[in-house]
Amino acid sequence: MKENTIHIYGPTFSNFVRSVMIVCEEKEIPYTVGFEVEGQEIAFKGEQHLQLHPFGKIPILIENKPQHETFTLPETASICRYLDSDNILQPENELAHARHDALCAHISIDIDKVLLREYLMEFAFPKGENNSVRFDVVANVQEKVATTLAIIEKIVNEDSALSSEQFTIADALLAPMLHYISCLPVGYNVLPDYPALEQYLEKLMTRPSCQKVLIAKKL
Ligand SMILES: N[C@@H](CCC(=O)N[C@@H](CS)C(=O)NCC(=O)O)C(=O)O
Repeated sequence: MKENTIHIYGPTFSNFVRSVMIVCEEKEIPYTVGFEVEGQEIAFKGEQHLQLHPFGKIPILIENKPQHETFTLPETASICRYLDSDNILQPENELAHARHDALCAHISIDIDKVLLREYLMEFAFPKGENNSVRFDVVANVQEKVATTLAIIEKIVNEDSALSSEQFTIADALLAPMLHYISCLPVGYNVLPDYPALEQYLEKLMTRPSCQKVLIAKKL
């Protein structure tokens, strides 16, 4: 009988692909990752990709279940919740569970928009002349980055899923973003301005899952 297999469609440098990888590592779920699925390349933004994700985003979960049709699922937080079917990575208490859900949305929508799309992407895929970083663009977003990191630091200092001893999906969503910021050159790695966030990331980085996934410095 065919074995159950999990594939994460997308590149290993994507912060969201990394979040799903961390969840798989935490739960000891074997997985493969990349644009090649069962020996066949699925072109990024190609027709097949758009069939799996109407907006052509990554990651997408592709699961082959024995005696079932292939199951595919887009959206990082939804993928993480699906993989966490026994709720080990989510608070048990009903209200804390609901708050954790909302926090996951803040991280994957609002926080990702500023830290990844507006800030880190300029370093990873510079759009200036001869592919140089547009430091004016970076400077323009730095205030927003500061506000966003201050909000996260506040959440880390409060009673929240980010401050609990339990490792949660929210941690898996946030860890790759903060790790990428910590890899920026001096002056642009602004984490030292947020000691609680530095400590938070340091603690996450003691986990084998984060050590394994959060390696390459390139976004
Ligand atoms: N809401 C989506 C966002 C995923 C997302 O923005 N992924 C980025 C890569 S990390 C992407 O696909 N970028 C390509 C694009 O936006 O066209 C999720 O949470 O999975």
